[in-house]
Amino acid sequence: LDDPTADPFDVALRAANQIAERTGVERHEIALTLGSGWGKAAELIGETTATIPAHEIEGFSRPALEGHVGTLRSVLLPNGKRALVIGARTHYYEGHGVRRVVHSVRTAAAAGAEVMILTNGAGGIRESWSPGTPVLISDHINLTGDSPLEGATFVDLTDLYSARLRAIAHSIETDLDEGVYCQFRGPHYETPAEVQMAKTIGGHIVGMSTALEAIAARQAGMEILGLSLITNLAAGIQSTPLSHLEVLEAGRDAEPVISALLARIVGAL
Ligand code: 6GU
Repeated sequence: LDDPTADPFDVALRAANQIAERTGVERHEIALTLGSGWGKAAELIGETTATIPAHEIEGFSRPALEGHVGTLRSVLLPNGKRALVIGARTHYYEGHGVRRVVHSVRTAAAAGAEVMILTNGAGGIRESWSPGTPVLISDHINLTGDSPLEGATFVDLTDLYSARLRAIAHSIETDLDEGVYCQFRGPHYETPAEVQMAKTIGGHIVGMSTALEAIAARQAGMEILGLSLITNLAAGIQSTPLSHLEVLEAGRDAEPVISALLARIVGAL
């Protein structure tokens, strides 16, 4: 993927073939990327039949961050469908380029996934969201200045976060709020002024992932469901400084509840 002359879709196809070989599963209909706080969903959605260290699959890097598990799992759902559970996210802030960031999504598409569920831990702009609140992503604002698409690829992003899938989520949990996710480059958290900007332009959630992945998923023709766990309020909305440790702890505390919610949503797809 670091070779600019390589076709990233060829790399993704080879990765998908390696996953099929290692898992013995030809097609995974659903894919999930589990961000911080969502990891327990892997055990709750069904029976894991294979676990692969992600870096053993072409194009995947070693995990860069504590709290991010670098595995790919094949999970058999109660309804007989197969889910590819991606616990290995490459963040844009790692600086390895946007191709690496979206490789797992392209691999999921090549593995047959028609639904892509993207989850993350993020900061909340709405004061009523206490840490531990799950929020459905209704749309996003990509503030990275980058795109996973190369060349004249004019992809429509209307209804990027599928209204159909959001309706299913609402049918499972009636008081699930929705919000617009703003992807910042990171790895620093935003300044209070940047958070105010995000609020002014229509954002409700701030984070460092998901938007670029959603664009790649749409290009690949997948239906997308996005879920954020509010781990803290954004800078200036909460008066105390943000700490990565606090973010991880909030994720860990909320994990059983929100993972169970995600498992119920997956069960309803
Ligand atoms: Cl406040 N900002 C960003 N960009 N990512 C976060 C966060 C805030 N809190 C958790 N993740």
